[in-house]
Amino acid sequence: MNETFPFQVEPLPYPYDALEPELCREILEFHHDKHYKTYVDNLNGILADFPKLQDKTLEDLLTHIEDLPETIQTGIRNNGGGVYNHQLYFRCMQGNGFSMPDGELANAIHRDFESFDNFNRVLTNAAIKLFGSGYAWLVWKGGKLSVVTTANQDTPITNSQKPILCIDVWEHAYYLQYQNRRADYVANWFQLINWEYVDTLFQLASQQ
Ligand code: MN3
Repeated sequence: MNETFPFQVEPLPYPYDALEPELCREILEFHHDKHYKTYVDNLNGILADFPKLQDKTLEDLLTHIEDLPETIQTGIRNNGGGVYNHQLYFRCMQGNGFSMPDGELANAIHRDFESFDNFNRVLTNAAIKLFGSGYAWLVWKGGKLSVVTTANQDTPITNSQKPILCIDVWEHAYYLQYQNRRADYVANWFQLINWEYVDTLFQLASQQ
């Protein structure tokens, strides 16, 4: 994610219907083309008035929010976070069927969560119990994997954590198909995780 202003809407890495039946086409269309795009447009709108910030990457902006002009800190936090979080969320899914992590990532999950099933339970609980809108994450910090949650469009990189997987639990991520059944959405999302992509993020994070 080394892009700078003007930020572009990253195309979905699969067709809109590729995640069916777990996530229907209509959700992906609204989520990607409307919700995510709005964050990109808003972020560009804010930065349009600040030429000195236009060579900053999203990661630069989000890890130095307190150094930004005070009038745009909240806007960058919400909209920059909205762009970052959605890009990661969409990239972390695939429609080729359930898969499992392997290699060093699988070993790290076993070491830090005791088993894959327990990791599934911890992340599921975090995602279901998060009050209101936000995300549940698998992050790398201090040499180990942890599950954390963030509210709204806050992102773990602001807290020096390296995100390697996230699930969006804003209602717009599931309501059209699941209505109030967030737990069903979370369970089905587990079928969609793109462990190959998560593994590349894990390699980058754990080797730094
Ligand atoms: Mn969303």
